[in-house]
Amino acid sequence: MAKTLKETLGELIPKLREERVALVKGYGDAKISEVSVAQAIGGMRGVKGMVCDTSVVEPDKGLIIRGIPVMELTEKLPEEIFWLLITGEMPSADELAGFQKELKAHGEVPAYIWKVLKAMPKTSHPMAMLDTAILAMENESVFRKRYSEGMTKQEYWEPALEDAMKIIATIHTIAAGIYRLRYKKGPIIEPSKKLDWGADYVKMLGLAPKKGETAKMMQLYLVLHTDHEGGNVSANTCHTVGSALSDPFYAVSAGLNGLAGPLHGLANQECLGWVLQTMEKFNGAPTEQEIRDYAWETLNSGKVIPGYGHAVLRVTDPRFAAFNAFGKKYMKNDPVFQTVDRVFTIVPEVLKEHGKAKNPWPNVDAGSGALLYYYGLKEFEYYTVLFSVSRSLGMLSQLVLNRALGTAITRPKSVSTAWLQDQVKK
Ligand code: CMX
Repeated sequence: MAKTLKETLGELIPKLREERVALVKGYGDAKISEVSVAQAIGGMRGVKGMVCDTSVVEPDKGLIIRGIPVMELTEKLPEEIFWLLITGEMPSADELAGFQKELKAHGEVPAYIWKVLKAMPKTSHPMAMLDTAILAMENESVFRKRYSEGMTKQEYWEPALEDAMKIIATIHTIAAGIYRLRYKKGPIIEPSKKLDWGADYVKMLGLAPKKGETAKMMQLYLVLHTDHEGGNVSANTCHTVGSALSDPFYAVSAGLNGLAGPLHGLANQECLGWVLQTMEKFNGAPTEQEIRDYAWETLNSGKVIPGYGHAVLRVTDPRFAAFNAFGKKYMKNDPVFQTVDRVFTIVPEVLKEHGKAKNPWPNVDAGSGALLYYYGLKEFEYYTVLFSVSRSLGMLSQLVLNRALGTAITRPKSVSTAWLQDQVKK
């Protein structure tokens, strides 16, 4: 019989704990980072001050999940990626099937969630709806219940995993329900007993299958957005909230609130908006010169060009490259896709000339919108919800591991401006 995820983790965790104890015992005082004044003021960029084993982002290579470059994972299912993120290994076919079955068993959305969502204003942003739903579902937390009953520290990860399973098993159903409620697409569609996570999401959104292409696109989308190491706003927020032993519902909802910022996950709604604005302004797919002019107009009005630049990456994001390759295969004649592709040839040049952005290349958000639009998701305010469904896998894998390893409550030291001024005089 194939092992369950819990059994696999149960075998793995003692070794991980030993590793961590050995590091702290043997090398606790070794220095791994220094902090400059510019870093303290500038969002702690580049400061190495937390540990995350699920993935790393190399400035010149992009996302690497458990040692595997993301470009080598594009054919996998998001469920497989979750297993990989949390255990460090790909699941066997039997392990995957067992895990998918377990998810289905956790898949019921409590009826009160739909009541909460229906009571929200008709103009609510879909991200506010998703965050509210996850927070409201905190009522289901096994972690909170077990904590109040007095579990030991060694046991924390077990109910954290139980809560994680509940969130993963329901988040796509909730997200699809939000789409149908918010955009008046008709009744909410029930999850299927058979389909995998991504294909089920497509079905519950009510998108046309287009001979299976829509599910393929969704699978790619959900795989590419799962994780981006530990320091980005959503992962870091989830980490910090979880470190206070707030349960996974609180922590994930908090992380998603961060993802809803236009400099982070919301950039993907902004991106397609920017592309469509160029098309509207120039009556169809713009020429290279028109894109150049519009990019300068955006920069000169003090705005950022969404989908370009990154805090860590210094090359074209491989996740953008994966979306671009998919677009070239399935929709090369689509004018929106063609515009995205053309923007990619022009905007890096413009940003280099502008001279501010350290990375002029596209990030994950620059290309995904064109694919979603093509397969019928025209409401780009909704795009960050898709990002969230996927990113819940990364946040939750990190959170469960942190509870297993007894990661301490986050509490960096802040300093005052006066202290900084004194310090630099010394
Ligand atoms: N357009 C215009 N200016 C940009 C820019 C862009 N796409 N990217 C960076 N810059 C500017 C910054 O605003 C900053 O200007 P100031 O010095 O006036 O403040 C300067 O270039 C230096 O910034 P940086 O060090 O290169 O980038 P940061 O690490 O500070 O910020 C990011 C990274 C992603 C927030 C920024 O590149 C940006 O705003 N990009 C557009 C929004 C976007 O695509 N976000 C999605 C990122 C992916 C994700 O997390 O989901």
